[in-house]
Amino acid sequence: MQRITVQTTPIEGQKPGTSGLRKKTHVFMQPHFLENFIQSIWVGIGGVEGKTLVLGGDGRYFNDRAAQVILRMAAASGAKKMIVGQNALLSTPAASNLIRIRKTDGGIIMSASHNPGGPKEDFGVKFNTANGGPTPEELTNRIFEASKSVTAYDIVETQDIDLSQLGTTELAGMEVEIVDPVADYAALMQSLFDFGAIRDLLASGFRLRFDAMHAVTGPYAKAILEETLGAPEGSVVNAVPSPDFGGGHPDPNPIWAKELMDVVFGEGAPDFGAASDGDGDRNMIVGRNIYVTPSDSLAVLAANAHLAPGYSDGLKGVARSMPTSRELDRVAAAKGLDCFETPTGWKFFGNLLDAGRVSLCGEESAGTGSDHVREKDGLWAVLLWLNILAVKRQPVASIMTAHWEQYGRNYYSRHDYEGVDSDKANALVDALRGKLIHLPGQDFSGLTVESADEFAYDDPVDGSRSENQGIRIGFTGGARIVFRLSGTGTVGATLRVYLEDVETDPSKMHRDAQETLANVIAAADEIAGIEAYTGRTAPDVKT
Ligand code: VG1
Ligand code: CO
Repeated sequence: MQRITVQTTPIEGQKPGTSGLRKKTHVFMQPHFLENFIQSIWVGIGGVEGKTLVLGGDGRYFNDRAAQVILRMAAASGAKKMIVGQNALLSTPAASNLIRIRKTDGGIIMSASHNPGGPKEDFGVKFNTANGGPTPEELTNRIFEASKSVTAYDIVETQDIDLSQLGTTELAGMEVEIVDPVADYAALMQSLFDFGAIRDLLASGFRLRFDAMHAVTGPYAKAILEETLGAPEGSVVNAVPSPDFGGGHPDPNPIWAKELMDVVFGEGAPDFGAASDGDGDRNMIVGRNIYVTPSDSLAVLAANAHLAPGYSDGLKGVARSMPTSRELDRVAAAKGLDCFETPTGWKFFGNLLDAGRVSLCGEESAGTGSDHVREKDGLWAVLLWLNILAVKRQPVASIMTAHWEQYGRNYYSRHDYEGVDSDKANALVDALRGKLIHLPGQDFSGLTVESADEFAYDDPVDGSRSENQGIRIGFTGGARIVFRLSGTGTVGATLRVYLEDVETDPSKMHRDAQETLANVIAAADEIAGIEAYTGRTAPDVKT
């Protein structure tokens, strides 16, 4: 076993986006690419010597190879210990939990989340800090700066470690502990929810279907939903993590989880359906014949969390990312809770959670979570829903109707224009930015602009400021449009247009969202010139 120093030169494009560094897999596999980025993480965190880190990933193509490289680099740079999920698997929330309960210095998660995987698709790496949460902006910048001046990295030359055997082993003086990826996470879930009540619900004939989308939550959902809570075998489908996610996009939305949608809208549909993404931090919730938007789900969970033992004392406060619908704000107002609006990306919730200002947060992109870890958590959201259903014993559709009648309904949709030429997307945003001050008072498709600005966030805990976090346009009456460019894609640009309108008349709670939002959708094109800039007449994905 030999420790060597490899000379390298900086590689362009190692700037992490909304959640870690994501690239085409072949880019990550090119000589020194992964190594340079890992070395930059070491530099960013002030060296890895003497430190203990968690390591795991979502099982996508190259996950196994990358794990061996990271372990050999950690050993060569003097890390004390690495805690690794068996077969290098760990869901993002389980990794966050391990970092916290084992009080490590952080962890590395190998995932491009909901992006597809495989040799022609995407790979990614993210670093989480000692609180279990994603790298804050300031550390992200340090890592990126380090990537621009990296000249060498240390690595051990040796055989691969067998990551399939649980237990402790050693690599060039560094301890490697291989742990069951599910056990600690399952125990955490059991401490938060009334498993007895959920078991009773499932024994009463209530049927559920969980679609793991060939991604990392398969083993977690099998162990918790089937083996512990007694859902019949086969309730969890697509449960074996595969390197290319069965050739699909592990993105839990009505388009990519169509198989599940067809089942819950079909004959003999189960009572409840759910899906999760590549790394297990997103969730999709459906009931028989009803799709629950992530923004609505967040609001329902905020309104009912007290029904679960882990939240029976009530919530400290709630938070949502700026583009997420303001359905949550209605619940917060009714319950007298603080409601924070943060930029897109889970990293912005960390300080609020650490400071005890909020205990539940979420994003319109199917991310929901609480202060139990510092990541969004797909299976947690499913279990909280099941706990609520176990108490209420009502169909999902009835719960939604009652919720909207009580709080009002914010009709909501996100339109994504994918793979747009980056220059054109930037030109659209620049032009929009340039005309913001002139918009208030103007009419578009029958809507009058009340406010128009570019969102900036002042963190109430550490005082840091994050600018350019999306353009938001408010209309009289409560409608809103948000425009922003995605920070997770690997090809061209993705323009996200978030559309919302308010309805308080209880007789108008069951309309089609796209139809109801038609004038808001038209106003978005009129204001931003989407078709003129991108040449697209319709979005690629509507969620
Ligand atoms: C998207 C979502 C954002 C989410 C991020 C990471 O980012 O919009 O809400 O936090 O993905 O989620 P963007 O920049 O593409 O809009 V995950 O599950 O992909 O780590
Ligand atoms: Co994810």
